[in-house]
Amino acid sequence: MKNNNKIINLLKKEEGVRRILMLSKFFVPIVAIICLAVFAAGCGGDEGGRGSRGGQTKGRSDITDAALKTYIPPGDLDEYYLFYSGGHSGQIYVAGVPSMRHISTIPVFSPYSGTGYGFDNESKEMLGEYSWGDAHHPAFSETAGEYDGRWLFINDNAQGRIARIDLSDFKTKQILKIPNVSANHGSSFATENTEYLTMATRMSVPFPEGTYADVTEYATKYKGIVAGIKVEPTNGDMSLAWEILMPPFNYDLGDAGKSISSDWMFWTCYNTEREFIEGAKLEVTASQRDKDFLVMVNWKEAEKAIAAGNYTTHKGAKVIDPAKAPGIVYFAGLAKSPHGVDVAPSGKWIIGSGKLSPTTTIYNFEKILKAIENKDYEDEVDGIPVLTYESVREAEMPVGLGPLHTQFDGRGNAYTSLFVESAVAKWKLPPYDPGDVNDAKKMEKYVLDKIPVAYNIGHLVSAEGDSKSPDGNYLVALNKLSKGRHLSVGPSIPESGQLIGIDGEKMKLLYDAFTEPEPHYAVMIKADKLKPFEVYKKGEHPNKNAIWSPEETSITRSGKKVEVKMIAVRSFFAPDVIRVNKGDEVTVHLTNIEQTRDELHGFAINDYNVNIIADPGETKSVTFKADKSGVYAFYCTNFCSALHQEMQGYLLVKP
Ligand code: RUQ
Ligand code: CUA
Repeated sequence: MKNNNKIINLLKKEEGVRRILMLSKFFVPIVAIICLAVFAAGCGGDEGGRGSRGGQTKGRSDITDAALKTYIPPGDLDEYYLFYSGGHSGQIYVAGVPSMRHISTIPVFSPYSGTGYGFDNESKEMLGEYSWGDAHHPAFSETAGEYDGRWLFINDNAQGRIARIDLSDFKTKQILKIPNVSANHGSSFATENTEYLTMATRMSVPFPEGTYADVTEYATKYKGIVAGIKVEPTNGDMSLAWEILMPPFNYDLGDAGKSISSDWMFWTCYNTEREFIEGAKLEVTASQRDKDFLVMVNWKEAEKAIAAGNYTTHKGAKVIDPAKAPGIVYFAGLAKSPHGVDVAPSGKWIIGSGKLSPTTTIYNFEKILKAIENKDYEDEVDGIPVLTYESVREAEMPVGLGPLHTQFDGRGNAYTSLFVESAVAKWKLPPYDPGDVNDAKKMEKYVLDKIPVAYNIGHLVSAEGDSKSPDGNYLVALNKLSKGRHLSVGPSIPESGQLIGIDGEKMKLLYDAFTEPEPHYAVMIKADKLKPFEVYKKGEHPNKNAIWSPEETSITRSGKKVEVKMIAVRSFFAPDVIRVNKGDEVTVHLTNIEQTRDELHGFAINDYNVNIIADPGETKSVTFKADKSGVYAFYCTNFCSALHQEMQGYLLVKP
């Protein structure tokens, strides 16, 4: 009786707590914001506190504003998806904006045991002989110059590869390796209707791939390649369309044209000195010329050359020699050691950033077309015309030190990352007063604002910033160094991603987030453009070995090969015992027969390095050699139910 009363009292208390919790669901966020505002107001002038840690020192109203703009109450959703590249981690990270919360990791070029990627036969085959890649520049598929939410592409800067992620299930579906492209950096930018993706050689090597020539023969035997990757419009399948043989420069970043420039692709290049002198430091030898080049390729003309048979085949690639196929490739001078090239939303302004010049160069695409028509050339390199700089350049913008990349807001402004200065410069796109363009001092007035970032910004991304209609509200600075604006985690510290509000006249820092290594670029898309599905519906998964009931399970042997068709469902495997002989080659086809979202099942065999995971309705296959005799337990790695621990079985390997 006494005990009963105790329980009743406890329950009453719990009900009270529950009510408070329910109310707090609505009040806590508001109260938190008010408290934050009050707290912020109370700590004014505390230069030794927040300020000295490198935080916002501008005033409390900024902090309150930032809190209001980035606070997403529990259960609420963000406005944008941010996909940022994981660099040499080989992955893509997915976050929400404006909260900057990390939501998911998409493995692309590296195995990821968290999702079993790189362990099942299909993803293993996609990764091929490599267990890593350097994922740099994600690009959305586009229709009429707008993000269509179908696919995300990303390049591998280490191997000549490019990958496609399907945005209906957020999974890597294809990795394409192409020959002759050494270090594919200027990639994976998509043309206006995703006709093509770009690829380019960052580090020239002897041509064709696999040829041996000493570095002393760099200037003549080494070559660069720029390439067009065709995308099949129905299913996104990528294939190599053409390659163009280029002088041995380092082709750096790229972009595809829009509207007026939609038939064109652009790249920057450095080391137009075409030298690699052993021991002489490339940073020195590649910085001698006052200008390097902007590269312009007309892909429609490249298509025509291929159709006319004006190419030779090397390592299976159709290679165009621009000296024999005029009208495809042009150069124009660009400020020393350039990095980013970015096409403005109108397609008319092409922005090139020279790292060693405190300016960005703005080219006028109408003038480029005119110069081509008039054969207005100032030089020629390996048969490629160099357009007269003064004829094609609109202006040089004195943005500041170390300009790398440029993004747009759709209101006529551009935002350039300044690596050396650790800042973002906001500046006005043309038109300019004609009296100003040849006077650097006068051009300064078009640089409208600057915001410091922490620290050494590489790339930056604005909401829908590569489309024809950027949203102009958010920008993320992807900084190379965070220098301890977070709890210390030892000598290797994370990079930082800073959310900046760009909807007003002045840019405002809103949030610091920290990321795994190492973002080189990101893309941001409106959340409602993506409609990922929730389960693979019965019968729809492409793996042909799906089964859907315990009756269909089987273990069949043919010679030394054993094939297992297995199901996983809360909370058992069928079959749950697999008997094989030492030396057998075993293939397990695992179907997760759940049709409920988020009901994943893993299949891991202890000591056999087997770890696959099947989403609801998905079938995964894994093949391994039973080369160790004994008894090995297998189990489900994904916590799936109260009886998840019981979801296990045995692999018996007879000696
Ligand atoms: S790149 S920031 Cu591929 Cu600019 Cu690294
Ligand atoms: Cu299935 Cu845990």
